[in-house]
Order: sequence, then C-alpha cells, then structure tokens
Amino acid sequence: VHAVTRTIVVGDVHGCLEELDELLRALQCGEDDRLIFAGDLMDRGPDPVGVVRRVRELGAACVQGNHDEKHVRWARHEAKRRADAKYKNPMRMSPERQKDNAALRDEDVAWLGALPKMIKLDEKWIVVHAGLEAGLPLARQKEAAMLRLRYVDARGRFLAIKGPGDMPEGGAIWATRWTGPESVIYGHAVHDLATPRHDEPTAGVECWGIDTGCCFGGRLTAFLPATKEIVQVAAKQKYAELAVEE
Ligand SMILES: [Mn+2]
Repeated sequence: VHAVTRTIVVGDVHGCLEELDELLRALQCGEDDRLIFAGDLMDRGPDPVGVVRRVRELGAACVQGNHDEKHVRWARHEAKRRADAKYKNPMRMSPERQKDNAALRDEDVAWLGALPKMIKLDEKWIVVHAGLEAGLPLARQKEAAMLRLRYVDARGRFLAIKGPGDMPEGGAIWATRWTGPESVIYGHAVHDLATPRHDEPTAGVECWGIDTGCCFGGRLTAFLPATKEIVQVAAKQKYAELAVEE
C-alpha cells in the first residue's frame, strides 16, 4: 500500500493479459493508485477480451485506441445486420478478430464506445492514444488525429501514411513538432521495442511514446509522469509481426 496516490499510464496492451497482470504485480498497484491506459486494448495479442474485462474490473481510465474504435464500429454494423437480413457490414475484419468481437459482451462494447479520446491528468499532462496536431487547442483536436496520427507536415498537421511503414515526404513524427503547452503521453506508434520515446520539442513540453510493442515481442510499459519512472515487463513471446496498419 502506497501512502501517496500515484498516477500510472500503461501503454498499448493489445491482448497481452499475462503481461498486464505481471506489470500490475510489479507496480504493486493499490487502491490509491490512479491507472490510465493509453488505448488499443484489442487485437494482436492472445486475450484481448480478457484485457478489456481486466481494465474494466480495475475501474481504470482508458483513452480509446483505433483498434478499440474499429471493434465498436464493427459491433454496430453486426447489430444492424442481425436486425436486417439485407444489411451488409461494409467493414473488413479478419475471422480471428471477428471471433474476439463476438466474444465481447454488449456492456464491453458500450464501455469501449464510451471511452474518451483524451484524458487530462493535471495542468501539465494529457493522455491520448496516437497524437495531437500542433497549433490547435485541445477542444479543436480531431478524433482522427487522436486515434491515428503518426506523422505531421511542417505546420504540425496530419499527414496520412501511403503504405506500411512509410514516412510521408516532408513529414516528421508528430511529437517532434508538437508545440504544447501540454505535455503528452501517447501510445500507437512503436518507436522501439524496449525504450519509450522521449521528445521535448519545446522547452518544458514533453512527449512520451510508451508503446514498446509488447504484442510484437517487446515490452509492456508503465510510465509515472510525476517521477518519470518507467516500469516494464518483457513479452512472454512475439504474438504478431510488427506492422503499421493505419
Ligand atoms: Mn493504435
């Protein structure tokens, strides 16, 4: 039991339930701790539904990731299809992921669908799954950026990727062009399989990328902004090939 409330942000879990449980033990999480997940609980790892259930049981906060959002949309289309034999689900999803989607309870889907795109921790720090566009106040940030942003143009605005792993011409990692004033903790992009990425694009404005690719055989990372402490567990195995999907 810790005397002081800790704020702990956990990177993309992507179905890695065993590693999540090990991380929670390593952190010795107690009732006083404030746990926030950086999104993308679903897909890639062995037990995405178990991860959603665990995070809900913990009563933890979570921002929505693009994989979580996709499952919410898929479930809505499937509900329509069940109600209307002529309705065709316009989305594509692998059979394995469809099975996971079907294993989510309605309340799990509702919970995933109600996740915020951004969580403000305090006066300095915010958590978002993917990224933020420079020069826009928080209230004007776009959902697409918060769910999917990787690269930005010279003005710090969204640059779409053309193919897997492509950095668009003239592009840069969004965190290198973020102008603040908030400091940001984010997931989504695996910059390294071991070490979180730290940028300080403006003095006193920090960006911490804490997706260290556990599902790809890297590590699951927890980051404590107050102390800049990093707590990690190694993946038990490589569950998926490292790939940029969107
Ligand atoms: Mn993502």
